[in-house]
Amino acid sequence: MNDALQMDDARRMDDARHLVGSASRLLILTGAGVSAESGVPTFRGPDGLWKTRRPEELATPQAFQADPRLVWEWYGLRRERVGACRPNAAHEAIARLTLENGDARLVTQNVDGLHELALEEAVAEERSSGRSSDESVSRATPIRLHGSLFWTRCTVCDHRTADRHPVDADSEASLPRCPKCQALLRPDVVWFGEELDPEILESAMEAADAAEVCLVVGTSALVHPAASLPLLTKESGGVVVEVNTEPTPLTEVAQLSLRGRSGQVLPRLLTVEP
Ligand code: BJW
Ligand code: ZN
Repeated sequence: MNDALQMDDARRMDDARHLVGSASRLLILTGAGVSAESGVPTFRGPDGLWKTRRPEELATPQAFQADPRLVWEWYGLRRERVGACRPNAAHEAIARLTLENGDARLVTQNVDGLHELALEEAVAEERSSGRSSDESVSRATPIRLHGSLFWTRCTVCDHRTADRHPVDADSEASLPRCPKCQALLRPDVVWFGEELDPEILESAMEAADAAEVCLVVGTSALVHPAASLPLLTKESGGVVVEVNTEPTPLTEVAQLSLRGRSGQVLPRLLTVEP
């Protein structure tokens, strides 16, 4: 890389640090790219999950109705793979920031639980030094737009359960069943064509509306309503800052775009230097 380009990058990073650091209300919106360096596959792109399977085959209520065994098999494999992954430096930087800064909110599209794990670890660290309160932990807890791989929901009575078990998808009879009514359970995730939980969406929209800066990390910004949240910040007079390895439809909307891996960019962007 030539000197002028490096200088440009350094200036962009300084500008972004200033914008993000001085925002009195910050919204961080993340997508699958933030977990890529932890080994969690993204959806789109050359190594993405949709490369070998079409989303309609696996991530729609129609697909589940047609072949629940196939859909559970796919979610079981993902649960196994993601369950072995660890948060990376981006999750850690976000967890520390949201814990320390009461005016920062995290909204994620991810179902992998890595933000939650990073937060648990940051809280444990802070508690051992006598800092952090229940209130700061609750504010730092991610708003999950698309649910979780590690929760199930009953297809009949809506009963929800946390569930990290391996899935036995050998036959339809072995699929997970509701402890209350014995009906078939489904992954508690939001599939295409399904409404997001209205309360969750409303709190994400409120945070986007109130934010001075919306920092968008590792999302292709193709899936709505998540991809509309940064536009809400902009419409309310705030600015959008993007971190992604590739350009996205939000790049044109963003005041600043940082090209790079979030595990490398975010610690520099979010960590306050002593
Ligand atoms: C890195 C990196 C590194 C890689 N560092 N970066 C308005 C307009 C058009 C359509 C619609 C609309 N409103 C609603 C719709 C329909 C639909 C939709 O958006 N369709 C579009 C695709 C056309 N939306 C819905 O159906 C939603 N429901 C809804 O709105 O209900 C009301 C309604 C219904 C129907 C019509 C109208 C209204 C529900 C969406 C649910 C999405 N569900 C999924 C699956 C979740 C469960 C599971 O995991 O199995 O959510 S789909 C999948 O996409 C998953 C993700 O959360 C989501 C977003 O993906 P994400 O995170 O952006 O990942 P990628 O892979 O796309 O991108 C990764 C990025 O990272 C890339 O940019 C890389 O460059 C980058 N990257 N490494 C930094 N190291
Ligand atoms: Zn039930």
